[in-house]
Amino acid sequence: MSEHHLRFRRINLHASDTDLLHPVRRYARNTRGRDFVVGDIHGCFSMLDAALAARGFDPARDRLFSVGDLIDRGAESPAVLDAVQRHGIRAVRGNHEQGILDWARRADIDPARVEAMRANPKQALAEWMHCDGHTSQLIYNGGQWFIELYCERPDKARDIERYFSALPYAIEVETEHGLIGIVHAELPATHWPDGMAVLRARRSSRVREIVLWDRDRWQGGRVTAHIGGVCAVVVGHTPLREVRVRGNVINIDTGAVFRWYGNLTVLDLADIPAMLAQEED
Ligand SMILES: [Mn+2]
Repeated sequence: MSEHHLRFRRINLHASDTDLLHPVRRYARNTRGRDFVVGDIHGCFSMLDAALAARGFDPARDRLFSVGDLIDRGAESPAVLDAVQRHGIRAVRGNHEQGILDWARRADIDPARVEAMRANPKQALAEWMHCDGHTSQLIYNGGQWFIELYCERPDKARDIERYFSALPYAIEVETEHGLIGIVHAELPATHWPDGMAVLRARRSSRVREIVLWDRDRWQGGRVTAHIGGVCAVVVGHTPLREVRVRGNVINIDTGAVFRWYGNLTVLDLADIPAMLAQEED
């Protein structure tokens, strides 16, 4: 196991601290193996295991990046840290990881509620949702698993929270074709280095909200703007039937958790130049 695999165990942030030391993380070129990036997993870690096995993924040489939204909705969310460690996932923060951090920081988590959850989870959860908007919001977004874990295994929930609180908003990967950027939803800048400077400089700004939530490029707006200063930007967040390219932005969220709809995309970064050459209008 490389140092990265164990890094989340050494993180020593307060569980509610989302003010990151490193909002942007950069990785040097991988001279030993391949680099992959996976779309929104949403707790479907068995699908990830199968997709990586099909690629002959070797965590000793290959690297796996993620566009975020590792969790929620899918059945295997509580095993998120196991999957991160098993495959050495290097993820950016998605709106679902942020949603769990926001719940843990803002929700009305009374010890009496936790006790009630242990005694009669169904009834306690219904009452909790009724009185607390943050809790109903999290459940609506598929995060009930975390509330249950928080009540049953608070130590495990806190480890997950700590891991999420250390996730960067953006990852930069050096490749033989140039720099590849990864954010969850969208870059609020037309020049990658400008976007990174803003992410580093500002705390809870509108910029971070766009990075985690914006869908304009893929819905309605049909934004085709090219982002300068970077070979390509890989995003997820807006599920599509197939991988799509607009400008030099590639959306790899093919809706893994919606099995009737799509599947899990694992993209080899070496295939990106050929994809950009076939860019849509
Ligand atoms: Mn998302």
